[in-house]
Amino acid sequence: MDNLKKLIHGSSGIGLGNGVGAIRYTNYKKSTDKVYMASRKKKKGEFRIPGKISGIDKNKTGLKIRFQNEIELEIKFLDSNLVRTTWTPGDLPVPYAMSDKEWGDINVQIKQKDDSWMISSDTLSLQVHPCGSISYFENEKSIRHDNPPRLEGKSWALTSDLKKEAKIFGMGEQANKFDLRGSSMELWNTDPGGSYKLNEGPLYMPMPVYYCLDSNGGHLIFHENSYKGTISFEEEVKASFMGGALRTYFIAGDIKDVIVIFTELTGRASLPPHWALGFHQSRWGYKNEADIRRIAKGYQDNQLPLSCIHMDIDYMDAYRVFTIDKERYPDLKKLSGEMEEQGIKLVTILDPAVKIDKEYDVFMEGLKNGYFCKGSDGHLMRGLVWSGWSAFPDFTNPDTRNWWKSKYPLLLDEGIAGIWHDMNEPASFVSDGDPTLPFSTLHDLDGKQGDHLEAHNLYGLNMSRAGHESLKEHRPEKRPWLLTRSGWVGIQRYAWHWTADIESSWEALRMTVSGLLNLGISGVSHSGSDIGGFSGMANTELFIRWFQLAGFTPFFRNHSSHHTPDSEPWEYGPEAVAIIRASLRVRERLLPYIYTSSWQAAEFGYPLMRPMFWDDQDDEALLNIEDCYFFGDHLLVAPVMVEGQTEKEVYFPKGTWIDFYDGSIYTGGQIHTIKISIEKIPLFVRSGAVIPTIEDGSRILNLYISNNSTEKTISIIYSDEGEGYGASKQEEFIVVGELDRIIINRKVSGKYPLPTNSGLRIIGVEAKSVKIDGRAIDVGEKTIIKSKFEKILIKV
Ligand code: MIG
Repeated sequence: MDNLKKLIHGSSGIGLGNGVGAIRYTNYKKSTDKVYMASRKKKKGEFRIPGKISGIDKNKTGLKIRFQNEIELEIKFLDSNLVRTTWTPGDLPVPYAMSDKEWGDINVQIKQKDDSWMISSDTLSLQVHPCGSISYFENEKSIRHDNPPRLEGKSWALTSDLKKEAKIFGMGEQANKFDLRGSSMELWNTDPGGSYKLNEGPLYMPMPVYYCLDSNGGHLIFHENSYKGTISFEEEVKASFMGGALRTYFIAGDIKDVIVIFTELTGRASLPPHWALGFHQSRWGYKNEADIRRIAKGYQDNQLPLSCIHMDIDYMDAYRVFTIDKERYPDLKKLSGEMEEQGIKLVTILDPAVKIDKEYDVFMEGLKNGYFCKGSDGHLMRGLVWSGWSAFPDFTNPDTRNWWKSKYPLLLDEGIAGIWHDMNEPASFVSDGDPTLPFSTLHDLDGKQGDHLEAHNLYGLNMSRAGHESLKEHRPEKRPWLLTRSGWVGIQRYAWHWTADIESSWEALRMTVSGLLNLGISGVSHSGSDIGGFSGMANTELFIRWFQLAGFTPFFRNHSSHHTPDSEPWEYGPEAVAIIRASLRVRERLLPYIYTSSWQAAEFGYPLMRPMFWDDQDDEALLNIEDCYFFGDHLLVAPVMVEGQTEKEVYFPKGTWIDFYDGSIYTGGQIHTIKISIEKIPLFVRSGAVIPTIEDGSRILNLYISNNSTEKTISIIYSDEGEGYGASKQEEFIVVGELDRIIINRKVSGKYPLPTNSGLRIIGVEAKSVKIDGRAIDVGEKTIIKSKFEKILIKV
């Protein structure tokens, strides 16, 4: 009942009519699910383990091992450090998570050793024991052990050893601390309904992907199985899935190397348009054109840079997707043009569900062509959302995807720059229980056919795939930009992600850092959270701290729920506005650096937010840190996430670190106590880094270096037009410190023209003299130099 109250009046606020519908829908779903689950139920005590090995088929990249109890294990090496194991029976997955990379043939050695079989590449070995357990070795060192799996009815269950000290990261989106050891997680994309807090789950986008780090090193596991399931990390790892084959990918190594291989497998984000890295203002809901103009003006009047405004569900006509409310938005095209002139893009929300309405062409087309999800007896499956009773496109059907793709031009033609996918778990209003479609709902699964237990977690991924492909197809000269609430492994190929309806609390702010770091380790390079939290009203201090942190997350957006007071920066008073302005300007200044980090995500799969152990996982002190992180290669962010905090203890990785704002020096490998002010987020730069900024329209190369830096540091700057697919340029700066001098070598590739001049700023040392390509120059606070050079020599 509490749930129902919240649903009708509270943070979800769906109103009385929908509330009554939700009760009806819930009863329907519950009874349908009960019947369906009973039909799949295993007999009591019915389970199978592999039994003894009964036969072997070798091939070039691996082998198949048959076991007595009609169970088969296939082992296939895709690369020397990427191996796939598949236990059957069970349907093989449709490869939605996978990139289109074709893996070549790699030679493996297969040997019999006593009763077991060893399958090895140059770096990895798998030993399959006669009972079906598997030991994994990296260069002879044992790093993992799986027990023989169990098949219970249609569900596979696997347990694996976990060392005492092992830490676990990843698992897609979680409302958790950073290290997931000790947690049990459900694999079922879920709308928590208007507000969630720490330890609530599952959320919109859990994933069966984790990185395990222990005293023998690290490895990544990806279970390519989309079925409803659970994974827990207590004494041991327990993973189970309600159907399908048990297919698992294994990659060994340090996080940085593992992420490269994992994102080769599951794909990488495409390079975003430059504007997407700017600041976004959103709200549920701006009511009409005047409201949008008011926001743009507010930003201008307060001298706050703004890149984009998001339009929530209120722009639609009665919440019908691919329509525009002509009374509220009589001329959206004109509005978007006006905004464009001010450098502001417009993004519209898009829900998947289509209102059941005979007068509505989108619904009638979908119905006529069989594009919607159906129940097991072929009836149209209904759910309840903002538009009322609605049908759900089956995005696992290629025809549905093509049809859906053909609709985006309706928004693009109005000048909409990017699309925001919501409610695509998919979500339906319920009075209690699981807020989605019944388990028995049928899906095409690209011709394979299957039920909702299998297809549910793939819904947001395939909707986003359609959206991404549509933007590419219908606006080929521009880069697609989409935001999605739900998805699955590989979602980074199609869309960015945000953590949606998070509560407005300090605890939620802290959870944001852990959550976004774990998303990054799961392959999702670009994500963010609603500034100030979604469901409540942050006090001024929390709002400021959240704002400052969000400036160092990939997706930088202010958004809040419809029942909260207005939450644009000026609502918090002039002092807050001044601080927020400064934080927006730091973001703006750093855009060339952040853009380069986005390019690295596209190129190598590196997330923008990286855990403190990213460069050094041998330093145990770094493994547990969840209140600091790296943003890109060289920025160490130490956000303030405790109310009223005046000092923060920061453990710096080995090396030397320089305060971003005042150039003071911190020696790494130890804890420093940092003084905190409300004005800024503590920020440090790796000594030896070249950080590009843009200031008053000019490009500045900021060399952060201290006297005692002797290590070689490499910095990359990637530049291009910021949109489209034209020329680009990559500059590589190699900085080496010697006793009394610093040498910077610059290598360049690509054709994109840089500005003739750049500024050079040296922070952290007093330069006695500076020579560029052999010619002495005077250095001041910010010296103008030719952008084209090969070598800088600094005497200190
Ligand atoms: O049922 O579109 O997470 O960002 O403002 C709520 C209205 C639907 C949930 C999203 C939120 C958005 C809201 N949506």
